[in-house]
Amino acid sequence: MLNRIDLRDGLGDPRRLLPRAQLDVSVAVERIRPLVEAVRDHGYPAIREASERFDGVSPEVLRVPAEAITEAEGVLDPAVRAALLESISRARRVHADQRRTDHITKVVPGGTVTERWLPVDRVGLYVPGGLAMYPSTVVMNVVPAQAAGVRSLVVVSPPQQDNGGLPDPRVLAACALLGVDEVYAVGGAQAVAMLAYGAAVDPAGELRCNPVDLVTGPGNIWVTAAKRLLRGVVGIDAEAGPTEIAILADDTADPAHVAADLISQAEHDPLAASVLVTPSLALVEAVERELARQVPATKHTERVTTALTGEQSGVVLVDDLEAGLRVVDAYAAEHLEIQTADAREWALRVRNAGAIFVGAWSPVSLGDYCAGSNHVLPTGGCARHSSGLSVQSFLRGVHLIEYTEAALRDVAPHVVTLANVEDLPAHGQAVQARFPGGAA
Ligand code: HSO
Ligand code: ZN
Repeated sequence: MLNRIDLRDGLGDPRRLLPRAQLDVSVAVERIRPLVEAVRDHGYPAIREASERFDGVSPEVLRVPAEAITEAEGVLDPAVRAALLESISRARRVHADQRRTDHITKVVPGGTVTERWLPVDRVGLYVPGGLAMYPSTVVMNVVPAQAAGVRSLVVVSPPQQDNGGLPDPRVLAACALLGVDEVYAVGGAQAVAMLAYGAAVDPAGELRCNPVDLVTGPGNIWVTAAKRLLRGVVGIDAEAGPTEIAILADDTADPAHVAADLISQAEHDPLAASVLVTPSLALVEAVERELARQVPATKHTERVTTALTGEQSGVVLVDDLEAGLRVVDAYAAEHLEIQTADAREWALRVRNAGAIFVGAWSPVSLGDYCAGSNHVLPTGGCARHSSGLSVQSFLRGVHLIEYTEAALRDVAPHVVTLANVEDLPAHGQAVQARFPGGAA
């Protein structure tokens, strides 16, 4: 079922050999530009029109009423409620530990630089609602933002035809459990535009969604395109592509588990990537047998089959785990599982991955919901330079520079020299003006 790439007689450049879904975001950017401009220029009517067109429904008042949020929590299945609360409490524990503290560096006597970590004031969190509903993504966006101290949090999620144009009730319930009360039934590129520019959200223009400073959260290609287009007008976390799992395994791995994990992420999207990297041909054959057994039995067989047989998924056969490590590093998967003997040792040597799942008992699904880690992670190879969503994503480091007269006097000649070398003498004069009798 899986494509095979045999790298056993040499790796060459594994970056070029490995499959990856080709998404043309720049084409999508041009497609959504008129919509984004319409939302900027006209606000509410443009959002409504786009919702009707793409989601087939939208409530007249786009802000979800407080009662609807409370009611969604009220009717939440008790088991789902307990699971969400567990997910929230584990995520809170991990994210609370990520909070950086302000730091004062005494550079010289009388000269200090303080680094202050300030939360972004207002943040918009995008929660997708296409092929699947993601209350867990509400948790993964809201928890780090709250841990960072963000004061104003707004959630946007597409209107659902079967919920009277409101977002999915489980998404609303997750908002309630997290204490988020500003929620809009808007999705797609129009939601990102509304967050970036602000807009009225009712026909009379009495209610408004004020612009946010930062938009985070995963979405489909139109959401990604809007984020790219609006970056600068508003901060964005990352461009999320289709989900990916890579598994580095040897013949100690259980083929049934490997197959189940490959299927688990393939279930998200026909474009999802599931990649197995192994030196063991016996494991590959056993995993293939397991896939043949498990795929027809899984709920979303068609989607999973499309993802697993797509060019972005496959098995990469390597000479040994050392070569496998080079392959997974070059691939820089969103999720990397290590299912080998001494899994932790191998995991500690990995350089590039969004999150690393170590050993037989730490599958990606655990991290998707209840490990305490974050599931909004860099895709498409971005793990080479970026991290997943964290408390840090919602903080800005601001330097406070405080020098005394003596400390400035001391360093003044160096400032003047550097200013002159850059042919910016007024910079030097700004220092010299403070010492009319000469600095030294
Ligand atoms: N695996 C997805 C997150 C998710 N899975 C949400 C289930 N629900 C991207 O990391
Ligand atoms: Zn998942």
